[in-house]
Amino acid sequence: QAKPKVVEPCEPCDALPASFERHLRYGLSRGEGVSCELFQALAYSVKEQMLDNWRQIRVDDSHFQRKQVAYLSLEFLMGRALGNALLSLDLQQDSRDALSNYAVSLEELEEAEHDAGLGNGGLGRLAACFLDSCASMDLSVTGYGIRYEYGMFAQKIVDGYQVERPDRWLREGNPWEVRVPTHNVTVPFFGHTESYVDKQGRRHIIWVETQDVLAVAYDMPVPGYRNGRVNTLRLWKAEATDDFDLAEFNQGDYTEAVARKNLAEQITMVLYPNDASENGKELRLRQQYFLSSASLQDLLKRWVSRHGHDFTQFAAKNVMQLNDTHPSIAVPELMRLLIDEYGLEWDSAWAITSQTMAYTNHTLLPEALERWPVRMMAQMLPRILEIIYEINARYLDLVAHHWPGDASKLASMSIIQDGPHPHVRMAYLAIVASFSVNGVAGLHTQLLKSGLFKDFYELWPHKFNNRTNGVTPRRWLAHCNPALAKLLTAHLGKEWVTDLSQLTALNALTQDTAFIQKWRDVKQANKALLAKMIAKECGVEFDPSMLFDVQVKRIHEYKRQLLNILHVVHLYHQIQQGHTENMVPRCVLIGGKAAPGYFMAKLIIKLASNVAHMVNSDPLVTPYLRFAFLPNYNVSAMEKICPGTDLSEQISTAGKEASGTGNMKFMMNGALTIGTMDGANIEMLEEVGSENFFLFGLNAEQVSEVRNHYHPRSIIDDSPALSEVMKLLKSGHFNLLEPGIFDPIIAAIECSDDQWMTAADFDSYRVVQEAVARAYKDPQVWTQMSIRNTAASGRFSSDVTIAGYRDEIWKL
Ligand code: DL6
Repeated sequence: QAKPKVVEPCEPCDALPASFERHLRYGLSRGEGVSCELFQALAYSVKEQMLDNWRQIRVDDSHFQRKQVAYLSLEFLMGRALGNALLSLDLQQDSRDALSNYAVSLEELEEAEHDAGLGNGGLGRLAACFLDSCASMDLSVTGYGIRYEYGMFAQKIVDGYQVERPDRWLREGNPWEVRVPTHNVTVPFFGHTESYVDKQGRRHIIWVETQDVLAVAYDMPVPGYRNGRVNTLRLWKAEATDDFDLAEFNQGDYTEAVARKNLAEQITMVLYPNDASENGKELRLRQQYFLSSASLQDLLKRWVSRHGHDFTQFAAKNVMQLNDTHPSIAVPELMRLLIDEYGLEWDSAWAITSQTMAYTNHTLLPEALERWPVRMMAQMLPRILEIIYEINARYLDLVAHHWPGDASKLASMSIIQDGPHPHVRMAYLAIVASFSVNGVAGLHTQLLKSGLFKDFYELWPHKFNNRTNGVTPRRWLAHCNPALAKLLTAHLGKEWVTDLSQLTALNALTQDTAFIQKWRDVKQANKALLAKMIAKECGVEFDPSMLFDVQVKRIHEYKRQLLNILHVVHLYHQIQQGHTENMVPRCVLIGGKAAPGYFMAKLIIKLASNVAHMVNSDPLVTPYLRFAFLPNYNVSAMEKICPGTDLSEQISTAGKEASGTGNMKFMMNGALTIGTMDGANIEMLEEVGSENFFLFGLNAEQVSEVRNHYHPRSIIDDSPALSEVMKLLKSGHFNLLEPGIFDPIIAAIECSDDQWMTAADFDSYRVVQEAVARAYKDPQVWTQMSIRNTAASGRFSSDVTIAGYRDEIWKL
């Protein structure tokens, strides 16, 4: 068989500037304002530069029958595409040339693009980083997701409270996408099943009287870094099928017909804004099945068009990576399609399914493991539920064999959780069907094996493996930090962009005073840019000579923004008491969104806002401390935040954060980390050495041990600093006009049931923050530590992670 040819970038008909002019004149670019129109014209012309290669790649992948990966994810948090595409395609200079006749800079145009916020946080952004790495590593990987009409909500802060606003990211159209109606498929819902016996005596089941929804494919290009490859992110939009209205129209019921159309389109209307699972919401299950079914039908159609109904090689040529349990309904759906649509026997279908499915777990919080009510599934997906029951029955035989006579194992490991309201445990379904189950950092995988999935690990140890997360150095260093990128390239050459391990060469420069000065200059310039953004978005002046201390991520109790706020209150109190002798002036930034129904997370935002107000309005305090809560934290905000940060806060309760990826972005950009022994922090610490990392707090083992006899009140009594902080909170100092509003927070800290153990780690955190301040006082020492952090960040490139998936799971 011929070797796949190395894809050579091929020249499009028009170079970028000419194409840009053409789009501007004839392309009917829309948008509010001139920059928006120019942005659209530029985006269309950049997309045009990719089209030939995009088409060719699909032809080649199919022609040479390369093994394919379908990355199934309910979330792809892509952010903006323009800057990244220009970097990957090496079109930055051409774009500047194209814009030379217009009074607008490339940077301004980049700002005109709406973030594609099709994800909540870490899980969705990881999927986006993976797509970039796969394309840059020339892997045949297609992302399958949902084209939500409304992405992650926009967050406003009104009177200190989070207010959610719809994110109409598509209102001016999306110049990157291509609607591909030739790939439309229909997805069945509701109805019921019937069985019949054919002439050969074989029993068949058919799913009838379904309400079908049309899945329309929208493709987004994913360019590899300067290698000519363009992969695809295929996003499905739900539409009413053409015949939805015929019957109703014939009966003259116009309004009913239109109402049903809306019902179909509701499926892809909005992203669920919850980073843990949204249990029990019917629409969410519909989204999951819609994505899974449409994607699998698409894959099978492609297979059948080449191989007919011969599936013998299917498993050798296909892998489906399930990004958490959200798309795990793909397991019974693949069985259904193979058996009901393509006529395979159960055993052959199961062999294919269990050799092609691979599952990534992203959470250690038991409450975030998805479960669906059997009753709901029976109604919405009757055929799928039957298949799940059958999978479960066969699998429980195996459990019975492994643990003979142990009825409790059958109950605890069953995919169907029994009881008055039985549920389907989606994680168990995913584990049973997958040939690979992976965690996303060393500790996380270890805890899955010893805790959450212990019995499964005993049954199938070979399935479990670890793939520590990573982030793409293209977006998270080369694109977001051009000044540092330039410095790196000047000293190391340009290969680091695709081989981040080359950054270790920086260690040889940590004694070079000229280099140290340059590094410092870059950081100071980035801090000035960040300060500008904070002034604009928060109205708070951040002084770049002060320490920039940043925590940005989803607001969740386990991530412990509260611990950070308590520390700010402590500093505030110290300043007010006049204890400022050794104080290092610092600017603290917190940003992130709370799930709309998460009361405590929203209250934490309110506390941050109120504390910030008191801090920033006291002229005695502001020379030493400033504090801002950034509204609407998103991908493009992070692109400005991580280059300008000195200190990155990764302070979750140990054993709760699966990995974290923000921690890696900060490290790559030369921030130092203050953190607990949690998630990937542990591996970061290993890489950079404890002398370049500010470690504090209980480790995961200690957390579970102390939990058994946790008495936060005595911890508070024994800590003068924490006592003062609690006293100040209780006095109502931060909520004079709203008495009592923070009582639930105070109660949570003092409660012996506090899972997040904020009080337990406070003193250790405070003491290590003092060490941070001492280190920051010596710019030379701090900068050397900063350089060492960037130097040690190579292992956290998503290229390294994807190499692991490629070799150990996907076997491409
Ligand atoms: O693996 C990506 C990311 C991790 O870095 C975070 O530590 C983890 O919290 C996040 N998990 C989720 C959980 N969603 N669900 N289920 O977002 O995944």
